[in-house]
Amino acid sequence: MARHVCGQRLNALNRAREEEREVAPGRTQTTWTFNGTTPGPILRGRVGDTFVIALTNSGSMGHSINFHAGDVSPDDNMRTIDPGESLSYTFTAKRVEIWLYHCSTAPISVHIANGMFGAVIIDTEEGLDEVDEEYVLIQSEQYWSDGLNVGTDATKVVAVQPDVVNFNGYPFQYDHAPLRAATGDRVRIWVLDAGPNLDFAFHIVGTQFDTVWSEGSYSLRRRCSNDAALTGVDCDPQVGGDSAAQVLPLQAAQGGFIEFVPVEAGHYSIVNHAMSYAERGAHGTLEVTD
Ligand SMILES: [Cu+2]
Repeated sequence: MARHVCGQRLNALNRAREEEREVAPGRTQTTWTFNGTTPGPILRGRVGDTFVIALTNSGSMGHSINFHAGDVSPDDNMRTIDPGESLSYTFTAKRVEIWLYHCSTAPISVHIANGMFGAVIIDTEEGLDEVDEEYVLIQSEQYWSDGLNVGTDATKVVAVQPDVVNFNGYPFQYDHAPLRAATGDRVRIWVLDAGPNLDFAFHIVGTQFDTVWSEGSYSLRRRCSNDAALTGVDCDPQVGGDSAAQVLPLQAAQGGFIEFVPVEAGHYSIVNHAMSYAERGAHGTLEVTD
């Protein structure tokens, strides 16, 4: 999938389907997906946008969809549909965030672990401040069954014993194809913890985050623009001058974004700073050049 954030047309998300996919080097398995990829398509809009999703189940078992980006009754919208059935799901985005969406058919943990999740990014009505580079990283876990070409092991999911923790559905992929920026660039990374279970201590070695948005508000903000209404308080121009954060901490389903400016060329490790998870695949590289 594209590393850069790119909002996709809504009809990019219209199928629940099963897909043979390489989930790690040398391992292919049957995954359950939205539109064939894990994560599913990233949808992007602004506060005030209405999203109309028409989802058809092209798989061989029941699936569903649950958008955290809208406040709607779960009863009809999030119902499980059988193979061949369709549903329509409409919500209006009212609030800024990177919001999780996921299959909510039981056992939800297994449907998420086997690939059925994605993100909806909602900007302010005017759009957030411009940045030089913008990426999205979604952490999730994989729990492998014995043998190849077999899906998720539900017993391991229950015991929370993941084989892999990864960004955007594949372990260590951004060590092989690094994210890129230039010195002096303002970099924004949207971060989401799809779970289904583990926490995410998002850190980039060698950087300090001067702007942090998480779960509905800024906890740090370098720049002041004219949207004090967004934060509910007047922006303090000093914030960011002598304050920074080292980790954006997220529990399952939480999201946010961070910004920073790399000042020197080099290779910056992107990690879940719960290092046992980084060593299982929640690790990548930002390559910064002059
Ligand atoms: Cu499902």
